[in-house]
Amino acid sequence: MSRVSCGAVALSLLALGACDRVKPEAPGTKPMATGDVQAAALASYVKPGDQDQYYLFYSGGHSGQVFVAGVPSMRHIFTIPVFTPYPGTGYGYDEESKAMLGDFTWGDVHHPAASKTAGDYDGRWLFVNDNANNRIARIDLRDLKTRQILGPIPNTMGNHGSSMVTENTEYALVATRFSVPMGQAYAPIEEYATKYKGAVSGIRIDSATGTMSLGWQIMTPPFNWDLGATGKGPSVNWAFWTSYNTERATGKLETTSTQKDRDYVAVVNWTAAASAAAAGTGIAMVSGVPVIDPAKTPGVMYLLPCGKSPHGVDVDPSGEYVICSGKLQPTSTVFSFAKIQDAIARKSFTGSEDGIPVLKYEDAMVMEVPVGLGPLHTQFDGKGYAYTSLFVESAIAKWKLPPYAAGADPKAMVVDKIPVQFNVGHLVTAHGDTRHPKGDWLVAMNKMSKGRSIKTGPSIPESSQLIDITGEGKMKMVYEAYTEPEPHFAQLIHKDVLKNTIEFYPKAESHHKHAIWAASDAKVTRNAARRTVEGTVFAIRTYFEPGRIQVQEGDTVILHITNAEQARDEIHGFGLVTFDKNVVIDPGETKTLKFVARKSGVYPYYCTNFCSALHQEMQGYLEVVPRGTPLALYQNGTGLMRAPAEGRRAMQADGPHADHAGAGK
Ligand code: K7E
Ligand code: CUA
Repeated sequence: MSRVSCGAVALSLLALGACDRVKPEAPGTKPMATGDVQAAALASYVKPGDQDQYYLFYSGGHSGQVFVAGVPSMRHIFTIPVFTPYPGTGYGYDEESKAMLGDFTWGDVHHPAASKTAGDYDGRWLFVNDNANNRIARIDLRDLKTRQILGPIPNTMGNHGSSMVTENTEYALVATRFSVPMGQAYAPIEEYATKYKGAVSGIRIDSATGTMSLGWQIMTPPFNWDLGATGKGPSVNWAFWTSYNTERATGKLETTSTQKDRDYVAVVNWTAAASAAAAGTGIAMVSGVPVIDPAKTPGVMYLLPCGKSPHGVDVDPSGEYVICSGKLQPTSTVFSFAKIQDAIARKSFTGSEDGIPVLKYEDAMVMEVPVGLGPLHTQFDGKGYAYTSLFVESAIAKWKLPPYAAGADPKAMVVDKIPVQFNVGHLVTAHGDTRHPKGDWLVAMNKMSKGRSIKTGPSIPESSQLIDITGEGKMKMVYEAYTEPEPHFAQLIHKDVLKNTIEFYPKAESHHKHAIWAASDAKVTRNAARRTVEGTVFAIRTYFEPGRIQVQEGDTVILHITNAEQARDEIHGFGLVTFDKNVVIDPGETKTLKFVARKSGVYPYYCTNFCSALHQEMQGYLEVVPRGTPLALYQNGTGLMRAPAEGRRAMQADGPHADHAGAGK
């Protein structure tokens, strides 16, 4: 243990808070000097009422969600459920989101990718992959809601090398991690090397709506595709994926797949693939997808040897340099895209794999930069430097990108290294995968925190560390936060990019055919023959209309609930007691709740979001009438439910929310 002593300069309470406090000393690190603590505190402090500069959209891994934190404060701000139901926002309980989720209850989000125009974030959509169930989702950045889930993608098992968005968001490119027999066929594992195949897929994105559809696939040898990157600038028509297990091995991969000194980077011309699919030449339809065999369609795919068992591949802001790091060697290799193109033009191939030409490492390589142990992923600052996460070394290396002087010493290219705690996986810089990185912040997403937080039992949170990269030389550690399981990649996006984010759904834009905007339009009808009750429910501060719904035991009940508010922050929920249902409706939104009233009784429903002083009063009753008992509220047990006898207050006085000029007020 060490003591952090207090400097002479008292920089307000901030600095005092850090003074004279016993800090646990992490193995291998020195405590921060007092001056550094003060500077870091000021740099990351966002005072109450002030806003962060950046959104950090970080993957939630097997939680199936995307989390949003602010940078530089690193405060958790918001959760976007994507592949997993989330009662907090009612996601996965209404019919609309249930339909998107299908029968799945989880996903494994690794790589968010923001939409781009001319290679820069345009604030429209965020695409995220599901490594577990072979899907890809689109989040609309206008409302930060999941709007589409596409998949499972055929011929794909483990959608890991995803989601890479092209420079103008024409495609999200994805690659399968595991190889399996094509077309959902069966072949014993003994036939892995020949009968199993991988696939790289082009997911088409509609430029107006963001709607994704399956474009085409390229069949590949049974390597494991790991992670990809799209080109930019000169490499705009190309994409790159790392592979492991180019041995085509089975069994214990830790030994069987690490035999060769080099694995491959797939060099894919996605525009050529799109043209080939459109022309239909050499295409086989497998599981309804046009599948391109690269052996029969030259120019679509090449293989470039790179360091053993690589993980990440990244393209620098200029689009000329492709960086690939082998996990089992302490270097990052810089390839030149121009040299790759030159080698392709000269047909300088050393052989082929299943008909795909293999390029020569030396032809394309610019330099092997000795960054350190276990290099995984690389990001950029737009000022000529790259930042590589070192998993084994638990550090970030900052190193110089080309151009290099002739005979430059590779060791001298590494200009700084900063320890992180511990075992960093991905890292992200502000706009780090665009054409114009911001060059101010870097977040290291560490896989382990090993007791740096207060105790949480054996399930210890991941730690994410904020690093200042504005300096010409040294990186500066600024802040440490604990993140939800489990961040892989992230997008760090300036808040001005999301300036079109809305605060409520305008009534004029409502397209839900069951939306209603007046309490008098609320109605419930029953079809006795079909044993179905369908109704529109009106929700506003602070009542539901109707406040009483009568159905018969065994009826299927469909309720379309509109939150008619047109004011910021006025969210209403519809929780149905014991029914395992909570639908949350944002202002101006309509959602559908469907259930079967299995058991007679009286079940309250209530608003789950604290919306006003009389939030607690926002409730009603579902009467489930036993079979054989007439339904008093309907004529002959069918038709339209009569309006409740008692009149309803139009609106409640709204105590604490003075700024809410709500509808009906
Ligand atoms: Cu976690 Cu990108 Cu799936 Cu590396 S991946 S850490
Ligand atoms: Cu509506 Cu609480």
